[in-house]
Amino acid sequence: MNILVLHGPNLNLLGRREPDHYGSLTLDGINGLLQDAAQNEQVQISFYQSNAEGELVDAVHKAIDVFDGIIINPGAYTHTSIALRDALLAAGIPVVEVHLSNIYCREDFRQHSYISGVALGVISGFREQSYLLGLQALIAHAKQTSG
Ligand code: CA2
Repeated sequence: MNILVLHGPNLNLLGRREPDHYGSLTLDGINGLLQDAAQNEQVQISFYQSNAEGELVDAVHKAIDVFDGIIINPGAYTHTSIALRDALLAAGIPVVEVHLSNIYCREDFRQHSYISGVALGVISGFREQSYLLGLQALIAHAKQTSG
């Protein structure tokens, strides 16, 4: 199994500001946890972060026929990007949407996601554990659907 982790805008700043919302780990720290967890499960994992909507759309296109699952934290594009939603739908790859913070406990504008409707599910509010839970969810989904 080959999984792609996509991180959206500003997540490269993790560990520097807003620890109350996003925890204190850096993005490399989160990727390291995911790498270890994937290795334990004998799963291949790759990582990509961009601040640009079009680059994230391109990354989804390039994932077609390469990856079996996508874990995505779309950052603020969660609440704005029909383009990213359309790309994920077109790619047809199982997607889990993750958020570090609980978007449903925050401002009204964060409580709508364009991505959720094309995802298998959403994990929100568990800081870096959201990503690890997302990995477990994708692996469980792959096992269920492969036989
Ligand atoms: O909770 C999440 O994971 C979010 O996707 C994070 C986004 C936010 O726009 C979403 O509503 C929820 C923001 C990521 C910004 O990350 C920062 C990290 C450090 C310092 C400042 C921002």
